[in-house]
Amino acid sequence: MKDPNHYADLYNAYDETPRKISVLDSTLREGEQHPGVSFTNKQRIQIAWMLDYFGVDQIEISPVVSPDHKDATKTIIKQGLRADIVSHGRALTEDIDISLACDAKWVAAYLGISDVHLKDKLRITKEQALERAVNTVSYAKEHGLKIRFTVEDGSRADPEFLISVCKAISEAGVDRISLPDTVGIMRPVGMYNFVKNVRSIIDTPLDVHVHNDIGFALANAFSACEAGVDQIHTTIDGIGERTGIPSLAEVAVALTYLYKSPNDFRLDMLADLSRLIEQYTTIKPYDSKPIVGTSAYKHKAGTHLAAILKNPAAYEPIPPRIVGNHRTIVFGELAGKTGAGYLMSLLGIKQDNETAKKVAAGLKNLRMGDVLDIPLEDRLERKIINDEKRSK
Ligand code: HCA
Ligand code: CU
Repeated sequence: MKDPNHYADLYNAYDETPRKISVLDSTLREGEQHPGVSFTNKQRIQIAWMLDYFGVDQIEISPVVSPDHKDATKTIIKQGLRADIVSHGRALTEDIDISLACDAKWVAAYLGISDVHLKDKLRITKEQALERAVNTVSYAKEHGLKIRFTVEDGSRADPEFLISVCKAISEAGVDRISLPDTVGIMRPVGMYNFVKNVRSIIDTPLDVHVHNDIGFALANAFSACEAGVDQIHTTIDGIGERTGIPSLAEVAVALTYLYKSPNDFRLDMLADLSRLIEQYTTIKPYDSKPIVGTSAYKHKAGTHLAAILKNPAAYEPIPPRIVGNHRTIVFGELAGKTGAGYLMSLLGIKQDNETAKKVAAGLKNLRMGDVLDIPLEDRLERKIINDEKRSK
């Protein structure tokens, strides 16, 4: 039999030589902007170490939001992690100074460039914004820094102005430009067009930072990659302002399995990274959250159980152990004969067709919905399959 994903892979039409797409994780900056999230410095350092070990390329933190964050930024920079530590602030020389005081090598500066941000938030003209952007970039470059510039609310900015800002900061030596969909208003083709517009005129490497207000963040991030972006912003579990941004788990798994982008992520840390955030924030990811949710590998309907017990690939895109999650099966009203038979074998009861049927009917008649969740590990799976083969 071919790999169960074989034909799906053909539709997905991978590039023959997939590009490397990097990941910037902003759990410590965007993530802390999620309502109810506030890490201690010890937690921030722990998160940075784990993200680095996981294999993200850049880790973002903002030293300008509080003296505590400044200390955390300094300490994290001192750790000498493999990932770049990107020190995030406003497009102001005073914020660059704070990053310099933390001994940052990489900084990020953001400035709203849409009409609503210019007129109502910042109360500055386009000319003033352009000048501020160029000044910030020049200042950072004069101080030997690498700088990413974020054209905040770029997806809602006048395209002509967007291009003139991107051109001016590129001439000033900016190292990367972040193209954000700050309010999550884009659909995937719109995101593609937005990025392509910039990409066709500007050579500077591009990041994508997309919000999930309508649920399109992950799709939009990948659409941006198809249009030429080479770094995606994530947070653990996707936490961030309002509904957040793409989750690290979904981005890393999609990059690895759906885009075949070369990387050395330790995907088996993903479930633990999610648990870590749950522990530090008390925000419990909803059970059906892709990859890391407790239901992501839980199988329930009778026909599903019967198939899963023979070959889990029947109802799983990738095995749970790859991402550090666990497969469980639910016994209850929906379990069916095969599920009931499996439950009996676990309990050491000799099973035959008739009694398995009776147990299944009994579970149905209990009318208690889900009665029992049981882990189904690979070892057990193999045993079941072998027993079955032997009994044939
Ligand atoms: C913010 C805005 C931002 C910046 C993104 C970036 C956005 O909260 O500062 O720096 O790439 O969504 O536009 O998060
Ligand atoms: Cu954001």
